[in-house]
Amino acid sequence: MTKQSRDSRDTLFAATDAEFGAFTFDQKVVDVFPDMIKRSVPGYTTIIHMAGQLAERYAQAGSLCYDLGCSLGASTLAMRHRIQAAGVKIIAIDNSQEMIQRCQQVIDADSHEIPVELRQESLLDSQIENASVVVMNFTLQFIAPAERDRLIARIYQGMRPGGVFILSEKLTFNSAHHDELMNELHYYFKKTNGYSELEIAQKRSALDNVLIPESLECHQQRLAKAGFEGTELWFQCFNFSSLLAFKPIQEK
Ligand code: GEK
Repeated sequence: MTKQSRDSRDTLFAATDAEFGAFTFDQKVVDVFPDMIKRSVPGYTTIIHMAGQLAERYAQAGSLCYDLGCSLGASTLAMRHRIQAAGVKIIAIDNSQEMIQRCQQVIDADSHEIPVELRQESLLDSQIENASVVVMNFTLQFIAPAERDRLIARIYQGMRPGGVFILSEKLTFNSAHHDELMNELHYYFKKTNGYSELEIAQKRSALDNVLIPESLECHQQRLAKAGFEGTELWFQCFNFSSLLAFKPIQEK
């Protein structure tokens, strides 16, 4: 990746006279992605940093660490720079060809010795095995709701006992009033970060029915149903959150 592309400012939804279709992770998004996600997701930088710390703590020797919906590999790099355990490999998966191509450039420009394998495939078809750390940052929300239970169950099945799953998601809230308040606070966050009212509105409508958030309770129930234990909400800022969940050392 060139410095210029990494630093490009997101003005994708700024045009006043354009028709925007449904949001997709295409080349235009790839070109502005680092700026877009940092100005749109409160706490993103903290969450990435913590993925590294958690991977350092939980990566087991000879295991695989996964970055599911890796985009440009931010969590992959955070893990790669912190993991101490021997014989670990990181698998980073995304179904967008444009994301994976740029991600490969990012990984190639990084000299750390932990091997990274990039896979361009849908998470619905991915094989997950021998995993001690699985990071899924703001990606489950793009998977069809009907597929989510099955995907989380497969992640659990592919994990080693004692492994950690880090799931970051945008949230909805059961009270309409609270939901509206959190949306307003997120709106204010984006305005403060330089997005105009028009940009915010046009991106929201492009994401309608593409990004489908769920409540914290819904995630907790799904994780418990799959077998995860010790689920904790370790980060929340307005309607953006990150959860930790563990595969028990001794399954019941
Ligand atoms: C980060 N985790 O920087 N299979 C694989 N990938 C998918 C699928 C799917 N079915 N659906 C969507 N994606 C990253 C940010 S972005 C979140 C993740 C955001 C991919 C999609 O191509 C995109 O790269 C990513 O999931 C979601 O921490 O942009 O809000």
